[in-house]
Amino acid sequence: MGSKVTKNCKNVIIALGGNLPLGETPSKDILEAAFLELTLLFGESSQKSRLFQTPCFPAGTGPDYINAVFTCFSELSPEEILQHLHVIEAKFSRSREQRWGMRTLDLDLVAVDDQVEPDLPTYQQWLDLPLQEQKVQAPKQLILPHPRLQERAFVLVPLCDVQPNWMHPVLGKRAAELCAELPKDEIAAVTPLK
Ligand code: PH2
Ligand code: MG
Ligand code: MG
Repeated sequence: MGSKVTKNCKNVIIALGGNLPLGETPSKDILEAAFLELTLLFGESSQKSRLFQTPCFPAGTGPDYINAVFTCFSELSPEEILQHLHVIEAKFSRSREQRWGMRTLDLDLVAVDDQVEPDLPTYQQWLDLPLQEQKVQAPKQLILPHPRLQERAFVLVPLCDVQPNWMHPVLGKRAAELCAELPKDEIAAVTPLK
């Protein structure tokens, strides 16, 4: 496997997270194994961030996470990519019961090129959703870019490891600029392993 990079390939950004061991396997080993699966699937163009330990969001609702970011070039559609991500999550016994609950492995499709999905008005609605609503409402369709990425140090700090110049298609800012706008203490709390 490992597909070729062609002119039809799009830049794909995937966020990895986990805060629940799988038997004896700690989250960092689960994420390393997931990196391997993703590299097998997407091939040579893959880039991996370091692994980071991050405080659980919302604060105080669970143990620290391990987070990372994976990027690659792929011809697959967002829906096809998502199906692959669900298969990999299932391999690591991910169950989807509780919103924001503990999880062995979470693979989130964060962005595909500068695609805005399903359309700009719908994206904008999710972008503007107040925090209280975010806790109870989850989109049923795929929203791209991930509507919360600009608020999350646990996504932006790893993303800056691999693509600090990635440009947000709606906010018009680079990953490094979005990161610099976050509170300093939130950035500092995202600590690389080793
Ligand atoms: N994912 C969540 C909820 N909270 N907190 C951190 N630190 N990292 C995550 O990946 C994360 C979270 C839901 O997917
Ligand atoms: Mg997810
Ligand atoms: Mg998630």
